Amino acid sequence: MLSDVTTPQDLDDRFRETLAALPAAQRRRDPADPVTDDAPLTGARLLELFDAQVTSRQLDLAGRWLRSFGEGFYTIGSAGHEGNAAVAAALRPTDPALLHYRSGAFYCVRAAQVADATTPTDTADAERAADREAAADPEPAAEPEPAGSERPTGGFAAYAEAARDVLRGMVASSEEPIAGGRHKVFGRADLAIVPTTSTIASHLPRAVGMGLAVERLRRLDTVGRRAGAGVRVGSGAGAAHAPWPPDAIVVCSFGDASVNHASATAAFNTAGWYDHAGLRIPVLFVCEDNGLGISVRSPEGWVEATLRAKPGIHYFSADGADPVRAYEVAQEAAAWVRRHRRPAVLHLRTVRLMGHAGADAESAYRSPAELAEDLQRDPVAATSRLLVDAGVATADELLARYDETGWQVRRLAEEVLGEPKLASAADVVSALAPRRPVRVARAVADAAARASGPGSAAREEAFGGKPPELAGPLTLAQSINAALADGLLDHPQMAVFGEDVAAKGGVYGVTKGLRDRFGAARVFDTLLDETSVLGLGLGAGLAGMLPVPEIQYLAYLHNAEDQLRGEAATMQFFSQGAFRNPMVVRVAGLAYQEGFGGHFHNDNSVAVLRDVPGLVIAVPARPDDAAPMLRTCLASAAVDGSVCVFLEPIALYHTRDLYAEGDGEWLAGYPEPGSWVAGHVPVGRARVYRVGSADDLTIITFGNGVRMSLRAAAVLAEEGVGTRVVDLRWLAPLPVADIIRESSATGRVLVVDETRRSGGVGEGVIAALVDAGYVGAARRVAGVDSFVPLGPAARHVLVSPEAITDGARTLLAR
Ligand SMILES: Cc1ncc(C[n+]2csc(CCOP(=O)(O)OP(=O)(O)O)c2C)c(N)n1
Repeated sequence: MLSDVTTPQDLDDRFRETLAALPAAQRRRDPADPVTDDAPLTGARLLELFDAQVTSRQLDLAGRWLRSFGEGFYTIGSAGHEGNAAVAAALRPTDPALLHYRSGAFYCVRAAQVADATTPTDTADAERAADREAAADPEPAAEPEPAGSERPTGGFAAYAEAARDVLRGMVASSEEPIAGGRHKVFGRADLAIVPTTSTIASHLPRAVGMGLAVERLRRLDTVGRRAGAGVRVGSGAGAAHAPWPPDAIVVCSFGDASVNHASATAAFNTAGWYDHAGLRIPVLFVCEDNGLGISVRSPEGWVEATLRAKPGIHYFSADGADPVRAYEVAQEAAAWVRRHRRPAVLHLRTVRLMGHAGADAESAYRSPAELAEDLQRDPVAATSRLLVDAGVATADELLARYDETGWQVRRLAEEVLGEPKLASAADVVSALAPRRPVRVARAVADAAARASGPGSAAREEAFGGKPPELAGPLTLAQSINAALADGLLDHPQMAVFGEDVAAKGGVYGVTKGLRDRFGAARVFDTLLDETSVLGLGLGAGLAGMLPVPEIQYLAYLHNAEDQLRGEAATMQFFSQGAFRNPMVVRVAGLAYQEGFGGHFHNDNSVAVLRDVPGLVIAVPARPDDAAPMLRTCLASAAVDGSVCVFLEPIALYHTRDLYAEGDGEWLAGYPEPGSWVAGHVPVGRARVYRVGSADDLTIITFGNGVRMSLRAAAVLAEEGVGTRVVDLRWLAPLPVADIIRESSATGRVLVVDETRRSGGVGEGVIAALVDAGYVGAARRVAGVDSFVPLGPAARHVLVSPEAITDGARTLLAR
């Protein structure tokens, strides 16, 4: 008698028992015929899916085996979810997929489809036929190929490569094809499988963004073709193109508990919102419903109720333990999304076998009866039953395939055990965030050459005959606006979007006029949800666009921060650069908005960004820095796939004066393209202002601190103190070389940090000095560890010009 716990041993034994008990078929169907009278699958095709399911099952067992002697690092398996083989079979291998972590069978099928890509499949034929029928296309249907007949039943051979990929992931082999040993994920560029993170549902907002981008690029493509070669989307840096076919649909899968997550509800809502507004988003959501989120049950009927109730999302459902019906419904769902370019959800009922993961003792929270019930719905056993019933194979033959696959998987597991692991920190971070400053500088030079050469007429027109360099001194906001316009002119794939950026032109007017000049396809308002704003950027970047999303206030980045940290910043790391999501996220932030807002409009916390590996953080303080820094960020995103946060100090947006009212010293002219090269600002280079002799004191600061420090330096100059004010300009990577050089020059450093004392930027600056062996004096002036209060009380917690002069005098008195 087997135990009631679904250990690998039990699962294996039960499967054997089930097969042994299957009655022999009454008749043997030809494998080239439908496996049942009305099935859309041939016996041969179902046998292929069986092999994929078995490979996935054997991979789960191998994962436990590897773990048992400490050589495997991942035991979350796919057992019970192998019905997703039918979903993969119903899709095209070029449909980008973002997969649930129980997608072993899906992955195997997709890998075999790609290996077999030159052979037309019964899926594609059937789908084409369904499309034609639904569209009442008068064109006569081509004679269908005999379903399945041309596909050899390759057994494990068709899936060996996929199995090796998965095993390499389990043992953290550096030869694993997508993450190179950095994570166990399902992903491979040639399979159009984009790796997802372990954060459940966090890939769904990206999937919606991909859907939007795929459709947008398809339309651009169609327009281009219709209008001929004369149509240009921009003047310069590469034509917009999607890495996927124009009629691709995006598929993303996830578990039932995940439907409740804020990221998932954001994605469903955004897909529905766009659908309601008439925009097309071809995304197929696949909810693999095993009824559990680790130990917590989804209340009976909840998943169906909530999925059915999503406005704008068409609902399909199927039983994952019935591969024929699951295939049929998945095909229907995929064809519906492809044809209508609208979102749908496929609710696929599954079971979870062998617990949540290797260490999960599910008997603590599930009854023996419940476990036994799940075993009755083992999808691999169900497929076996169908095959044996149809006489496509005998139980013995299936068992032989199962055992042979098991042997082969173990053999591969032993093979990959010997492969190298990531051997050093340098190896680990090599894929994190490539930085090629020379190429970035060259890209800026190319942009300058285009703007003053072939693109000059378009530029002249876009600026209404008056380019910004002729507009006189500009504010920070005007300078950013002009640089965004130049970016849109030069990068045809660039899009600017966010809450209120289009019709209104931004709550501070920074994006004013851009929609009118560049059109609603490239400058558009989004719905009010920061997770979705970033998700659209994530998907658009992946689809080949250059997204520039705006987060209206820094405080509101925090409720969507995972999309930046967990998704955007990890993509190159977990895919070794095979996928990238370039973007420049504009964020209005920091404090000192006199008389407005309180904390949420004066948020001065950037700690949450500074520790995101690989993220570029730019803080332009002055108009003449803002434009070149934005150009650098756009070039870096385009060249290196960088994820950049462009943090704009709100209080300086419209500031005109520096020392005295009316002096206009905070304004600056916009450089004409001919001087962009000379004025290029590389990532991680500071700017130094020398006041007086500049020999006595170094003030290191950024953002609002630059203006306050320059004012303080003027006061100190009257006292005979020479100051150099260093504007960091980049909070990540910090301009360490500049910090050290300028600090050593005076031996007295005052760090003026408008963010908070704890976790603030100043901590990083002081740490950089310590690491470099700086032996001079140092002090810090920083914001109080508090939220910023409303009205004049804000001054009690923010850095003031007086605090800077006081700090300087204390330092000089030492
Ligand atoms: C945002 C987030 N919170 C918590 C977890 C930890 N966690 C991992 S899997 C899981 C349950 C997910 O259940 P479900 O979505 O139903 O998928 P299943 O594992 O059942 O296939 C939890 C809570 C996580 N990975 N991500």
